[in-house]
Amino acid sequence: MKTDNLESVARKLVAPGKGILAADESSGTIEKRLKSINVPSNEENRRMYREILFTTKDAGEFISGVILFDETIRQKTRDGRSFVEVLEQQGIVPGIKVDKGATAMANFRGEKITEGLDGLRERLTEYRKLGARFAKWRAVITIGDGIPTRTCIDSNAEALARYAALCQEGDLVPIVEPEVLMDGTHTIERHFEVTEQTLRSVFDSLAEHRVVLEGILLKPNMVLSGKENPKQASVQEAAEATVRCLKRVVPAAVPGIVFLSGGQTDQQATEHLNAMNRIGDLPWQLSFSYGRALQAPVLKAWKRQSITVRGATAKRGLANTPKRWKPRKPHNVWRGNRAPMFVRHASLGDAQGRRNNGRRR
Ligand code: 5MM
Repeated sequence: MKTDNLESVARKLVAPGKGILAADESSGTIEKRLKSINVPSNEENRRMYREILFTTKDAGEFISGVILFDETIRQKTRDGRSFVEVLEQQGIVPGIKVDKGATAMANFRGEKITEGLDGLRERLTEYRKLGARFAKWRAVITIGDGIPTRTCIDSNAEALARYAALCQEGDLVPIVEPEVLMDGTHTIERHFEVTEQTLRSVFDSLAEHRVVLEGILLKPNMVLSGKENPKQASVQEAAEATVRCLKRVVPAAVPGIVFLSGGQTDQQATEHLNAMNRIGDLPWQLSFSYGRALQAPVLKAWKRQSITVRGATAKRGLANTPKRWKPRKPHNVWRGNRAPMFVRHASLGDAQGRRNNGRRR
């Protein structure tokens, strides 16, 4: 198989100073996010929200790629440009989530298996035609009483490898995302152990399925204390544990590791990534592929805006109902916001941040 194109797309996605925006929330998840700011989740609001993200001025200076959802890759901006076109104009590589979600695993209480392999080859062909150059599949591993089981870890690893092989066949870079959840009371040591076990299984399966490692990206969790554990590891401890775990298992042939944020705040996710890049001497690029940690400030900003608009509507004596309410024209909420500042200054390591900073303004 010729993999030059895959390798160059993978390297572009982890270009120094840049990372990936995960905007691939499925219908249920985006509904939750919009509900949190009292915005109804209808097609137009979802489209408008994504337009805000993708048309952010200069986003391409910090964002290398965006992961889209099936609905989103088919949508357009108000002025009629497809989202794929808009991203390309910003120098951003469009990608697509192709798994069909994690569902309860039969006979394994409390564990999940990700579905979506049926018909995947055909869907990949279509997404490639629509302009996607990379794809994403997320497996979910839960830590709890007696779990995860070896069966759950290996079944998810096998599905990830089959997905990755199909992507490379269809000329799309697979982002391989095995997420060991941070939810729970577990210690950081337990999170380390399960993450290591999971990654070993994933890389064994990738090898079995002859996946070319130079043409993939890994999207793992960071190694952290369970969210509900009162004893939380420090930023430095978490960064060291994560790097130590990855160094044990991830081959140097993998061009980049792009972390998920997994429920950390934007501040925490940024500090952890910064601390890891400060450790240095790493065989791969370390960057981000955050969903919540990049979008939280945008949602907050939109919420503030919607409150203003609702108030104004009420004053004019018009019905102040969600039905009548329309968010104001979207425009570059990130511009005066924190997200790109974080990305520029901190998340990729101070040295890199300074270089980018010098280059830009
Ligand atoms: C953006 O969220 C993605 C889609 O999740 P659902 O399938 O549950 O709607 C998710 O896969 C995301 O790409 C990663 O988990 C990273 O997101 P976070 O918020 O953990 O950084």
